[in-house]
Amino acid sequence: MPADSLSSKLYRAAREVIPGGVNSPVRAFRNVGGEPFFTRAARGCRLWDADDNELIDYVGTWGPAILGHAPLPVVEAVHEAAKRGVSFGTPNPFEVEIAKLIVDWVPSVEKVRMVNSGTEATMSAVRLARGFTGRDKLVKFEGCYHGHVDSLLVAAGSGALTHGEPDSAGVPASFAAGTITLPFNDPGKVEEAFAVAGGEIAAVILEPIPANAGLFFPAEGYLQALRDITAEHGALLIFDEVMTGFRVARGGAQELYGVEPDLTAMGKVIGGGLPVGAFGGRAEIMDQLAPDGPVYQAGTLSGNPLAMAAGLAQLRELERQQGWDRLEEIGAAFEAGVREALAGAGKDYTFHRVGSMFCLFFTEAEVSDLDSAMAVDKEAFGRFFHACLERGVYLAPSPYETGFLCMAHAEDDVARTVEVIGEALRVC
Ligand code: KE4
Repeated sequence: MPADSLSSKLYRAAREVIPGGVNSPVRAFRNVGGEPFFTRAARGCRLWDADDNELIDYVGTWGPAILGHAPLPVVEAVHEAAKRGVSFGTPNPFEVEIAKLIVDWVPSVEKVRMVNSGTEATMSAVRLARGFTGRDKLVKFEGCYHGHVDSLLVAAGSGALTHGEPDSAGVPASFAAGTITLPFNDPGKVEEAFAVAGGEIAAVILEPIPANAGLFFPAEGYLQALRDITAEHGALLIFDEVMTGFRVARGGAQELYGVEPDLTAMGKVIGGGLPVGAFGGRAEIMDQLAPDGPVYQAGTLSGNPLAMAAGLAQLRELERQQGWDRLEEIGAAFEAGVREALAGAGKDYTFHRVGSMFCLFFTEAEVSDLDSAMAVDKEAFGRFFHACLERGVYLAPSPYETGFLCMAHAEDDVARTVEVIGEALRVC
């Protein structure tokens, strides 16, 4: 970013008053080097930065923009709702409508509680699982991210099968000690953990399709194995579908793989771009939440009428357009183009895609867990990222993030992107 650009001036000003100049770390481009651009406007599959550079966007505000940016049905719904008030702090009709839709669409969800972020959704689901089972321990997996929840910011500890170690400053060791972190796609390790601590484990939480260490997939039968072992030991299975929910299928990864968890964390797409998260599951579990049950959970802006109106408009429009079929078509065309560009550049990199989610790993090795995802050539990816950005294509600013296609990516956008990727692969 040129020093005299508006984005650069904004970044310098931001760093004076905002930690790292950003309100969420990944936006600072630390994984790719250079300075972040500041967005002035977004519409469809495009962003315009503060200096009016136009970019084809494959981040989609990290998932919510599944229809593209500023989709008319969402903008109109928010505008209409705002004219009647922006927050009530009382129940409102929108909450009932979106809850009914989520219960109808997501196979395992009988009741749902709205919150304001994916982090709140996973944090609340974990507390509910502990309250419902009366147990304290958690099992999570290396490479899965669930938001900045203290007991989930935990890496595998020395005693990996017994307790974890904090993955962030400020997380007390006592919080991490209750979390067992295991390698993904290794059912034997889960069996060992339950053999050691089965009666103490409240829940197993995972991204059913991990998308925060690049994008990799559960091995054949792995999700069912987790379903079986948690049921056998009276622990709850929590799917964190904040990324995959309503995107990889109408009912998320649990519909795609036919495995039903006890609780599901949701977010991103269901807010239409406004701050929304949700968690839901079997009624007998959800009814343990206050005010009916003993597990406390609350939120001033939970069920906010604007956010609910935006989410409803987005989800309904996605269904009206048969979005999941269209996103698969766009994704397949994109994948074919990327594979052609890789061949043209003589690169045999690993490319993963499910529907409209994708990741190009700068490694020729297979990727099935965190260790194999971390083996990418980070420096080469940084050069590739900036070569694409200079040519008007904005990919996720990290080799460990997933990219997103949206309904607004037309054929010529994909064609131009594939051309840029081919050029960038040759110069990185
Ligand atoms: P939020 O609290 O950021 O709304 O959601 C946390 C979260 C929970 N679960 C999963 C599977 C997630 O991917 C996320 C957040 N995803 C990141 C992108 N990798 C959001 C981007 C950011 O942190 O700025």
